Amino acid sequence: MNDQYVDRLIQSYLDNGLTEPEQQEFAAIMSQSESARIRFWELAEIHGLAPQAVAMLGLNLDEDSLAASATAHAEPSMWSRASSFTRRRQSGFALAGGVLLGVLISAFAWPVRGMPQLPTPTRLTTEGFESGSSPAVTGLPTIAAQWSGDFSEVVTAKQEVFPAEGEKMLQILRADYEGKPQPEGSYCGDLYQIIDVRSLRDQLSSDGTIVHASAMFNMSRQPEDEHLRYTLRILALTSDLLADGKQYEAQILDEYALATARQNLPLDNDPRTWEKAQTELRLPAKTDFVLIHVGITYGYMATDVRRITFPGQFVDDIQISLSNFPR
Ligand SMILES: [Ca+2]
Repeated sequence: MNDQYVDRLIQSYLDNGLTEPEQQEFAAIMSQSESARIRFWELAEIHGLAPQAVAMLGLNLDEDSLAASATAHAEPSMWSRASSFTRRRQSGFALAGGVLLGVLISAFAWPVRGMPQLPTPTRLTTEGFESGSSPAVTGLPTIAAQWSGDFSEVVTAKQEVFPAEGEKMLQILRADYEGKPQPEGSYCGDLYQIIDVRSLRDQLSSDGTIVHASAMFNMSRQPEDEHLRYTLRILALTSDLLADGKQYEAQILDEYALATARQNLPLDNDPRTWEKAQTELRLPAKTDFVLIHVGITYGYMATDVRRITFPGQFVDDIQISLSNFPR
């Protein structure tokens, strides 16, 4: 039983995705291993579930006090996102039953540590494309705080798609960028931004800094046999990697990144609805830069329709923030 395996079980539990045998194994591991229980609470915190668990167990932290501490923070929107996330996952906790939760809570050092800390969110970037300035179209960025990627264009409502927020949104136009070597066969339209986190070095060394990213995706109505997906990815990079022209390549970044997290899901074929991508990553202490990757791709199957152009795929309301969990 390795750490990754335990992490995967806990994640599946929090996603309410454990099979019956896995549930039994999860319960056994949690009753036997102190380190697994501590890890459970770490991951529950990342998922915004720890306060709910405490509330369910009647540990004197009711909804009102949660709401009060939430409004004390500068960014209520962050909390409302976390809280809707929590509600969706509520059934996961119900699954544990009183006994297992009792094991989990009694094993955890609440009295030492105090009540779970609500994250202190710091907004890094909000992008709704309202300023009208289009991202650079030169592929992976080399400068921080600037959107760059494949060909795209800021547009107003079109093809029955209305911006998720404000009057404007970004249309991903192509799967290649200006001067891309060998663009043939490209079918992923990408947009990136580098965020310099070196000033957070002290916080990172405590291993308690989480980057949260969310973005809205939509597309105009497409033929039923065309399957498109959206991607939201966070990568933790070192400055050495950025300086190395060979390793700083979109295709191989996952291999060299310190850590990555991503969400990749199908776009629905309804221009009236926006799909919200959300993902988060705990930053390793050596992280110098965070790379945010927002993308639209055709399907992965060789039989899927793939083109280098995108007829009506849109991105809006990208939000990047940081939370710190004091240790
Ligand atoms: Ca907008």
